[in-house]
Amino acid sequence: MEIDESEFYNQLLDYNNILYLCHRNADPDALGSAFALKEAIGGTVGVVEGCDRVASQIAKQLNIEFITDPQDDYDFVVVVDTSTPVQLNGFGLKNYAVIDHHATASLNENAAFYLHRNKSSTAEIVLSVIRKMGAPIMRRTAFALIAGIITDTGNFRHATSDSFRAVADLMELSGIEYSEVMDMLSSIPQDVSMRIAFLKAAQRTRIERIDDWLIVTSQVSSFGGSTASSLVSIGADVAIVASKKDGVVKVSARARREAQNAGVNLAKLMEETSAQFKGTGGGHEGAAGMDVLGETENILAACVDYVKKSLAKKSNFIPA
Ligand SMILES: [Mn+2]
Repeated sequence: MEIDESEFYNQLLDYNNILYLCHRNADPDALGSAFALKEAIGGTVGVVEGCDRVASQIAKQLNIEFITDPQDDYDFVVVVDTSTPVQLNGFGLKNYAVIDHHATASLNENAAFYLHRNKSSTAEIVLSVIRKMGAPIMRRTAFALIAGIITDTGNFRHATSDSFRAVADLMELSGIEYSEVMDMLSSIPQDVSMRIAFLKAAQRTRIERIDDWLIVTSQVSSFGGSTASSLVSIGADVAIVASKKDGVVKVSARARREAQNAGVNLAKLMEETSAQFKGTGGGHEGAAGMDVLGETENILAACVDYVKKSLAKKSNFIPA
């Protein structure tokens, strides 16, 4: 049965011992939403397998208590930010509700009731529930929900006006400063092996300048896609990164919006170049990849040539 925000908490008030269950590898949206509901209504936060890196850090900083892989001995389970049963690793759901924002929602079918909204985060839905209850919003709750909104919207890249409104409301209601949340999120270190890959890639770059365009290539042993993004973030217009594993060369590329507007289409580049090197590839205009066979140097050179030609088509630059 689909219900609205006020009905959602009214139903929950009938239960004593509620488990707010997050999907496996719980992210800040799942954990923050579960924590906020627990603070407002009472119960226990549970996660399947564990939290992701950012959520673990938030739990530590905010002192959020949760149970990993809980038993099914609760009166009622609220499944939070989860759309499919697979994400619960076979947790035996009997009497349960769902609060979620994902498009696919196969868990809703057998739920006692569910609250579904097409928002960019579950945190935004939870905020509406708490506001309908008229419950106060404490600093830790606001902190956790804002962190959930920031991460689920990709640092507001996919934010809607609702996401901004929710953050503004949370700040006003709790007295929290946005900079406090940002300070905490930016203090979370990235995985050390990923940082090493970024640094090594930066060290090994080859830079080609055409007019004011910078085409950058490099090689790493893993994290190719993230590494290409990191090279774009430090100045490349187009970054192409190769990793060789078991004879296969994996190539990941990223391009800035301006380069795309100037004619660079990485999906096409990967499709056509992968055919040339007996592999497969594709993706999006600004982010794409391929798995191919051959000499890494030749493959990267072919990619760079392709980018040069694409840029030349739209400008008067003539490739050498
Ligand atoms: Mn989410």
